[in-house]
Formats: sequence, structure tokens, C-alpha cells
Amino acid sequence: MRHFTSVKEIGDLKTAIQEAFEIKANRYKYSHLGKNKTLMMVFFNSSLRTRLSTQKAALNLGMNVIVLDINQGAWKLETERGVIMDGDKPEHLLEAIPVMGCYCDVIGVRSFARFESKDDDYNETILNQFIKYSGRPVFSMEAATRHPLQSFADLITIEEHKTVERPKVVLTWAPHPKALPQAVPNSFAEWMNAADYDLVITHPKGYELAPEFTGNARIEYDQMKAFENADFIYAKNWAAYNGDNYGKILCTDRSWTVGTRQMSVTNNAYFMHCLPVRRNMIVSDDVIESPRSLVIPEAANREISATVVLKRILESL
Ligand code: AN0
Ligand code: CP
Repeated sequence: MRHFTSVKEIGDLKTAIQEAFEIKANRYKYSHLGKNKTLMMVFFNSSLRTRLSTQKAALNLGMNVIVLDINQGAWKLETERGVIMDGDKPEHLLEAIPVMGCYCDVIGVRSFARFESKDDDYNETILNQFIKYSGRPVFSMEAATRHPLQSFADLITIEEHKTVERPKVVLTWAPHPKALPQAVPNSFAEWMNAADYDLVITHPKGYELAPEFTGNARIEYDQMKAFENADFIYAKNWAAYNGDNYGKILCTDRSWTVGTRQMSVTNNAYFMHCLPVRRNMIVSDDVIESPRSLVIPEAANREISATVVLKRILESL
């Protein structure tokens, strides 16, 4: 595997899950693979889990790690070609990317949707420029439209906890004070469809995600109905995707906050969220603290998904 940006590059999911379990049982098994190889992690946005788990994964594989926070100490980067650079940005991405490529063997990039242009976001202009100009294998640490390391960790977590072959998994929108990207729900839907789970998506009208991600998932606008007999509840906020509402907040209704009322109609479902989570906006204290909450095991599996992905990239060098 050279680049990793979506479920497509991971190939057969059963094989990937087996590999994840093997690495979880012995995470240092491939500790010689990364000797004298350097990972560069480039962050355009904040991170706790991705930063730590990806770094840990690289250390598991014996790699060296360099971290660059673009907004803390690096030059501000122009991203648009053709701009007369007389403003506040002293460097262009078109020089910065190949320079970064000189100092490492693999590059991880975090670059959220900016909500300035739907086309720019959905064409993944930043991530694709890294792929095109760095000369290195590139993997997504959450890009504009997907968060595949998160979705892979979510898949591993569901596989560890499911009691039926094809669980009912419900992705539910929940309220949030800031406009958030669709990357996590898009990617989650894409991976759940690839795993062939019974996927139901529930959200207020106007929050429909791009069909290329939701595929054949059932859309149910009544959250309580959607939750009936669910085995896993996956909560996430996202801003609107459709038309002129792209990037807008259309609903702040806190009846969508996941609480014991909704969880009571499920099949004693597990609760999942990628974190960071705003308590009592997305989920009540009681639900996130309950024994059915998987938010910490999910975060722990980020180290495993990142180790599998980095291992496969190292094997292809
Ligand atoms: C980000 C998002 O919703 O995409 C990152 C989640 C992993 N969340 C926030 O910015 C709060
Ligand atoms: N879930 C996740 O990616 O968290 P961070 O934004 O803290 O990396």
C-alpha cells in the first residue's frame, strides 16, 4: 500500500481485521520494519488522539518521528496557485510540500474541510497536493472528506464487541455549537458499508450526507425509531452538506443529544464516539460513563489501526 486516504486502499477488510488483531496481540512484532525510516506528521488542525496514537504506532515499528504544526511556528502557507503573494502568507504549499518530502520517508497529513469552497473540500485539494508533490507515501490523519484511521479503529472496536455477524449500527447526528466537517460520518458510513453491517443513519432533515458515502444505508429521520434494536450507536455532529447550506448549522435541537431515553429502546447498544466530545451536547454524562460506552477502547484502537497502516506502507517502500 503506497497512499492511504480511504477504505479502498486497505483491500479485503477481513484480512485487515486479522492483521489488526495480530498486531494488537504483539504490537512490537514488526519493530525492525521502520529502522532508519522517518515519519513526518503535518498538522493543519488540532489533535490529541491522532497525534499520540500515530506517533506511538511509528515507535512500535521502530520509526523516527517529526511533527510539524503548521499554525505553530511554521510559515503561514498560501494554498492557491496564481495568487500574488503580497499578503500575510510568506510561503507557498507548492514549495513547502516537496521540502517536507526531503526530510522523511512517509508523510501523514491532517487537513480539515475549510468550508470556504465545497469543491476544494470534496476534491481534497490539500491532501492531493501532498500526494502529487511530496514524492512520498502519504496517509490521511483526517482530511476534508474522510477520517480513515478513525473508521478503521471503529471497525476493529465493533469486531471486538459484536455478538452477531451483521450488527445493526446506527450513526446519529447530535447537536454541537460549532460547524464541524462531514469527514468522520462520511468515512464511518463508507467503512460500515464496506463491512456489510446493517447501517442506519439518523439526522434532522437537511443534514443528508453525500450519497457516495452513505450508499445503501437506510436514512431514518425519527431518531427514536432509528435506535430501535440497535447494537451500536455511533454519535457525531456534522454541518450541512447539501447545496447552499454547505458548512452551515441548521439545527441546535438538544432532544437529539444521546441520553438514556434513546439508549433504552436499543438492544442494550454500545455507545461510540470518535472524541473529542462535548458532554451534554452530543451525549449525556450517564451514557458516556456507562459500562456500554466504548469511547476509550475506540481511542486505544487508533494505535492499532495506525500500526497496520504504517506497517503496510513501510512494506511497500
Ligand atoms: C473534528 C471533526 O469533527 O472532524 C475532529 C474529530 C476527530 N472535531 C472537532 O473539531 C471538535
Ligand atoms: N478522534 C480523533 O481523531 O481525535 P483527535 O482530533 O484528537 O486526533
